[in-house]
Amino acid sequence: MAEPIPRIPRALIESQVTSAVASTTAYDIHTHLYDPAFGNLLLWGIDDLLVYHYLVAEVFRVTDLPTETFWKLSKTQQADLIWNELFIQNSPISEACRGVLTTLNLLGLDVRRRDLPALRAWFSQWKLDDYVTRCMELGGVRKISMTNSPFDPEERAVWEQGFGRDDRFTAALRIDPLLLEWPKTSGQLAGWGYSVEPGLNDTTISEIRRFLADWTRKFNAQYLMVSLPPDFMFPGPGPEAVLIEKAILPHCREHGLPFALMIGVQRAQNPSLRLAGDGSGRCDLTALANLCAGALENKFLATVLSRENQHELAVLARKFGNLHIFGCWWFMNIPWVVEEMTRMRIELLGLSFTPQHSDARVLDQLIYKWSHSRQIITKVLVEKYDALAATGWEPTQNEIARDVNNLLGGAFESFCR
Ligand code: FIX
Ligand code: ZN
Repeated sequence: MAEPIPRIPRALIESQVTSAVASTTAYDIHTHLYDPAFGNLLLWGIDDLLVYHYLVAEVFRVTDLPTETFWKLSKTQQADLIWNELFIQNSPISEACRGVLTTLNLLGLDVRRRDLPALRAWFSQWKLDDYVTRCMELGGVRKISMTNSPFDPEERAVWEQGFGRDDRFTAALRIDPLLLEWPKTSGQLAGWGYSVEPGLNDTTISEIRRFLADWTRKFNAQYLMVSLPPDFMFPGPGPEAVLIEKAILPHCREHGLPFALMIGVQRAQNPSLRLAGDGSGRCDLTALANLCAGALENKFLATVLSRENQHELAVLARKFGNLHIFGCWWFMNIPWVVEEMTRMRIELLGLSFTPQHSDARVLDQLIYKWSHSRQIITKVLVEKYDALAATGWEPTQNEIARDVNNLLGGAFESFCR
């Protein structure tokens, strides 16, 4: 019998992985945050943390207040209600509630006091520019991808006026109304000077491409993106399939940009909850498989909203080098599911995916979303490097650092190049 191979102790792997994950800054590849030049569009502070739509959904499980009364309250009053119902009358143990507390705790605030006015007073001392830097430091984030829509009048006005870009913020061109509300959007494009008609004739397609090119340039967009319902089909009967084939894919090829599909959102399942009323549904990934197989020159980024689709999506990424999967999106972003998805993706794909994005809508959320994600990524990586070490293949500190850098944005950047 051969002597057993002496192996690197698990404690050493644990300390190396923990330090690599903690010290590697992330490229957060999908958020709803804005460059500070957008002013009030960039949400931050305790009240915005409390009225986050994840918490709005949760408060309506415990309050009898009619939704229409809630929407008439000021932001401060809504935050007071949520604080009272979800943090004082009940223990705040859901992931979204815990997130608020992790954020406050890492900011150095004493959450034991349960003192909302004192928290408000603390936040009111910050200047936004300094606070952006602080949240990025505490979240360990080096770059933030915004979600930019030429269809949002408030945002559009800022782009049209022009501003000096903060180079920590990159742009992604969001095209949901173009794909999901055509032909209504055709009227909007026509109003902006593009010769389009509701019917998708050749002139209309080429004018849509001119529109996409104009905004890709204005934003310096790094990718195009859309969120799609569970019943999305490609090829399919709706205008979105034709638009993707004839306008989006050729545009992305010409500009060398990936097209990001986030599939599985059931918009306005409960409309009275507004943004909090969106739900999730299982999708048919044949649509994505058809896209990847039919457009090998295109690059696709994808994430899906139903737990039931996750394994199939990871298998699909094994088949197509032009598909990069990312993030544990929205209802998937709870520790139990994040852990299972991260482990499964590593086992199927190695390091060629992006395990997490924050989807932050409020700046301060960078702190908890990345802190919670890092805990799980660390746990899974320790397990995987330890299993590797058991074969005699001892990972070096540099190899671990390289791998972590890939997981936290490096692999995404290589994919986009
Ligand atoms: O479509 C999206 O980008 C979703 O992430 C949002 O619509 C959603 O409201 C959200 O914030 C989820 O985290
Ligand atoms: Zn999002």
